[in-house]
Amino acid sequence: MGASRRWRTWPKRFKDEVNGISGVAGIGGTAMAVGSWALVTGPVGVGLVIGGLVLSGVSVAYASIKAIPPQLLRPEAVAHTSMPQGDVDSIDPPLSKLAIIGPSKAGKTTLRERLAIQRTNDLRTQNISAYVLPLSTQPQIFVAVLDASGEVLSQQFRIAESADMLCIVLDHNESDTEFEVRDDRLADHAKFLDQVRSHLRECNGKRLQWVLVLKNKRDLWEAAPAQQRQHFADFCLEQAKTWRSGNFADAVTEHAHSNEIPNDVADVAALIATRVRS
Ligand SMILES: Nc1nc2c(ncn2[C@@H]2O[C@H](COP(=O)(O)OP(=O)(O)O)[C@@H](O)[C@H]2O)c(=O)[nH]1
Ligand SMILES: [Mg+2]
Repeated sequence: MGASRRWRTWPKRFKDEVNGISGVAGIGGTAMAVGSWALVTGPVGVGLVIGGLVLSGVSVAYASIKAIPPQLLRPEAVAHTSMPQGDVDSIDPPLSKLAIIGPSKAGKTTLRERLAIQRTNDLRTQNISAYVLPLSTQPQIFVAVLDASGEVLSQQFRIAESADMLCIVLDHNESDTEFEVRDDRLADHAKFLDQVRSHLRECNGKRLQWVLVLKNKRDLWEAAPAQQRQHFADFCLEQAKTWRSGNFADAVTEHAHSNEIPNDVADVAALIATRVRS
């Protein structure tokens, strides 16, 4: 018996491979063959043509093999592990994907660690990764939590477009100790989310099931002067409204939150469980 794989994903995987490195070699090989046919005569030309054709053939073969879908994995077998984003598709039964997005230092990775109740020892997030998070439900439900670098917009786009649910992490200040609600930080959030929405509109992806807007670091902003707090609350409300009116999701909800308050983290986990089940 061969291992079970999602063979119908092979054509797309092959196309992606051909568009990638092996494709470049393939095109290069073909160009080499054609170019040398036209330009060089004699044994050198023939040698180059053969070399070019062999290079093209080898890269097509390489892409065909690399495109073989990975073996299907049971969620229990990969619980509490991180994997590349694409590998989530080889989990069976399929998992809902929750992408945590926001600019750098908003608290995305900390949220994922707190939900996971463990450190993933990834100090500054560099790459996209998917973490298989078991929720405390009966029967057990798993969700793939996608995290990426807040500094690399293309990574934020990629996780947002593939997600079923989006968790938007807002904060009042990029610091992890200051109370002050800073306008430049709010402007960064607004600009960031504008870009994400434009991207989602452009890529015309599937409708999100849920957008969760977290007003993170409340352990800090709750200590800011009343007027600043109000300003932050109005800003977050406005953001939630923009997502709602853009019709991106079945539901948009907004919550005060702190990664430093265990009850808040437990509430987020419970909210996720409710949404994944429905
Ligand atoms: N005070 C406070 N600090 C937080 C909170 N969430 C995250 N941080 C801190 O903010 C910094 C950036 O967090 P990180 O999760 O790496 O942000 P990311 O870039 O969005 O992944 C770290 O020093 C965290 O400890 C929070 O709710 N309260
Ligand atoms: Mg991070």
